[in-house]
Amino acid sequence: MTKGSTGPVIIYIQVDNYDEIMPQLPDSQRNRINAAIVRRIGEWAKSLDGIHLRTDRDKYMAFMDRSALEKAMAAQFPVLDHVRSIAVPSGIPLTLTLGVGTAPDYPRARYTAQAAMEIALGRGGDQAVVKEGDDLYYFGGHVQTLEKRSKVRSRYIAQALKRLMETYDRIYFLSHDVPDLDGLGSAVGLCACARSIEKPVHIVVDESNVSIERVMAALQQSGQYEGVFVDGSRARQEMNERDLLILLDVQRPMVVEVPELLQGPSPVVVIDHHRRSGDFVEGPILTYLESYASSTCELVAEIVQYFGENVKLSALEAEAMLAGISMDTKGFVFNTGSRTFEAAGYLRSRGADTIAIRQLFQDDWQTYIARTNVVRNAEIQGSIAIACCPPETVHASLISAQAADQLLGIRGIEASFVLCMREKSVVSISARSLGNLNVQRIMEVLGGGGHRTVAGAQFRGATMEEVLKRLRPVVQQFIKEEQK
Ligand SMILES: [Mn+2]
Repeated sequence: MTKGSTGPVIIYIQVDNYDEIMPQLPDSQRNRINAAIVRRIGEWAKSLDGIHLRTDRDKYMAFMDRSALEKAMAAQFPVLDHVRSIAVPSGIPLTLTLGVGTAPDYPRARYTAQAAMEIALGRGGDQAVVKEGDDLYYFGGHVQTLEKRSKVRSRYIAQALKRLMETYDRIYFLSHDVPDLDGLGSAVGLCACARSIEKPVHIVVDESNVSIERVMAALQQSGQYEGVFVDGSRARQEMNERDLLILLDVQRPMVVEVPELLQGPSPVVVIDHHRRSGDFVEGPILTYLESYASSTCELVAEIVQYFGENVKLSALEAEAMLAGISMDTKGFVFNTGSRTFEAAGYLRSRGADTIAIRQLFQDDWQTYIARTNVVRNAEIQGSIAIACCPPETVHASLISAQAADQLLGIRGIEASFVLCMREKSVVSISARSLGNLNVQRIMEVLGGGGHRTVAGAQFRGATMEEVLKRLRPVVQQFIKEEQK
């Protein structure tokens, strides 16, 4: 920075997470927080003989002299910390992003400030970027390992989660009924986070199943997970209001593996990638819901990177997480965005072995034959395949899900529906689509839910025949609508 040069300084200021924090608050709180933001930005500008304006709900501008900017830079933009320290009920700190431009005249200063703002946001926000000509200077950004593609939201969630985890005595992780590798992998990632702040953890698994038992066994053998796995009844007895319950890969109380824990005294955090549904866990103290994400493991992979420098993810943990992503995306095919690959790249760099993951998905002979039978007996009408898992099938829900995936591999098939008997008198449907037919909406009509390409529904006290009779007309109706 050329010392002593003169000219105007224009600063764009934005409250990064305004829309995440404010709508959930009562008016009185919102007013208090808004007043605090205005006051702190105002005081800072005034201390530099500058002025400030509020230009939008969450946006401000400030103007000052070139000499004042040098003072601001020497002080490392204390306004970042002043706003961050405003008390917010959820505990998620408000963060600011500042784009600072300086040039010999106003038009160029403004243009430079805009460019600085874009760079600051591209780096993840929560920082000030000063631009003068081609020179750039960075301030703030409290997580030092900041990457260009870091994301504001996962970063402040990581910080809020860390603060919460530090506050409570023990952390319990719980996923959905018949937990899968996404639920387990994300729990394992957060176990590594908890380890970095020396918090004891428990993963609640009431009943193991074929999809997770191999990873569970490997974790237990590693020595790092001794006594970590507990069943539902033990968790119920042990948990108290000093413990934190983190729900992973699930948000609907109905499908939580041990729903009683939600009635317990421990506060709840929800981290999930399913679209928000009507029935949602009551009063979570922190919610991280990102339906764009491929998997909960993808979200946790980002959290792990922002949680702090002391997080040491073991190769096995990275593998469990990559397996979770791989499962939910069916091998990086569905719901796979650029951030999915970023997360996968990170996990690979932590030592996740892709061959070992492939082996995790290897079937035993019986499973393979059972699945092949379901596929062979599917009825195919036009672009739709509907199949039933024979009632006596072992691991029926897993096999029907896999069969539904496999049916999509057949040329001409756009969507597949596989029914199975999950337990006595509970029929469930696994629905899959390549994307043209929205199976989420079809399943919603039948009382289920999910994503556009992966969805499901359950029917209590029904037979497979009855469910088939309900399913067929709904599918037909949606196909007609598609064709319109
Ligand atoms: Mn998932």
